[in-house]
Amino acid sequence: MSKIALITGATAGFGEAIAFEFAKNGYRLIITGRREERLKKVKTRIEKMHSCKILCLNFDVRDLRQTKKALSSIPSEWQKIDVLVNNAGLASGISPIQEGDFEDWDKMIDTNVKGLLYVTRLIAPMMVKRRSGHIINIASIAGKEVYANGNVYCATKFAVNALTKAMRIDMLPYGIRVTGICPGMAETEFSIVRFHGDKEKAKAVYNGFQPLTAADIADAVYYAVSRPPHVNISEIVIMPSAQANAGTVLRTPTRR
Ligand code: NDP
Ligand code: 8X3
Repeated sequence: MSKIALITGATAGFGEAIAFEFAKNGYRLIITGRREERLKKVKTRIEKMHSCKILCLNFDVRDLRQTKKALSSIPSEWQKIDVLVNNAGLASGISPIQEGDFEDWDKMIDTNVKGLLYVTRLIAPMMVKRRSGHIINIASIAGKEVYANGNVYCATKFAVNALTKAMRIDMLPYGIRVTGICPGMAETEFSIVRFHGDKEKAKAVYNGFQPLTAADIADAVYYAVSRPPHVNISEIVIMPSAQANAGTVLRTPTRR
């Protein structure tokens, strides 16, 4: 029987690309997200390209009740989850701390930290029981260095990096691998969401350099997962060649 990967936030960006990558490599998929129609479309597109079984679960990771209901509905033949990719996440707003928006803060903390915890708490016991599995947490370079006005988003990703390290200790006795993926700037829907739908502002974030793509991240995730069982990739920091750290990007004004 083929392996199973559960990927949160697969309606767009990294999650969608990771789903395609795992399908290409023969996995069965459980894909999740809030936008049901988008999730169904991703399923259809993957099925057209790969012979792959896909289960869609439509829920908001911020809502514990919804998350419990969705994850407890997973049929028994889908419960042997080999890989959990904690990807669902977002930045909402970008402003100095004294001007921060409470709603934006709640959204980021509830999604990036509490949502990741809820899903992990509900899936990890199945892996512990079987003494096998791999948890991939999508963190960020923003979880290693803070940048101007990134404050709360950065804090949530610092938390994800701390949780990745903590999970690696807790999962150790059960042979469950834990990997953190820390991307730099990648052009997905990320900045559109950060700027509350302003596509012009979002586009400008990537002016003058070549950002990472979602496929670059999917490639890194699958690399980590496909190492032999005795190898655990603790962490991958992956940046555009034009980015030196969280705050330093080389922009060429003639590009785009
Ligand atoms: P996208 O906005 O393209 O995709 C985000 C995904 O997360 C969507 O599928 C969205 O689905 C899902 N999601 C967001 N909130 C929730 C929620 N409350 N419940 C369930 N699903 C949710 O962004 P990216 O692909 O770029 O981001 C993926 C992850 O990568 C995030 O954790 C982000 O912080 C991280 N990251 C992104 C970088 C970048 O530069 N793009 C760099 C480093 C890390 P839906 O809206 O349908 O619920
Ligand atoms: C997303 C990358 O640098 O825009 O985590 O925060 S960055």
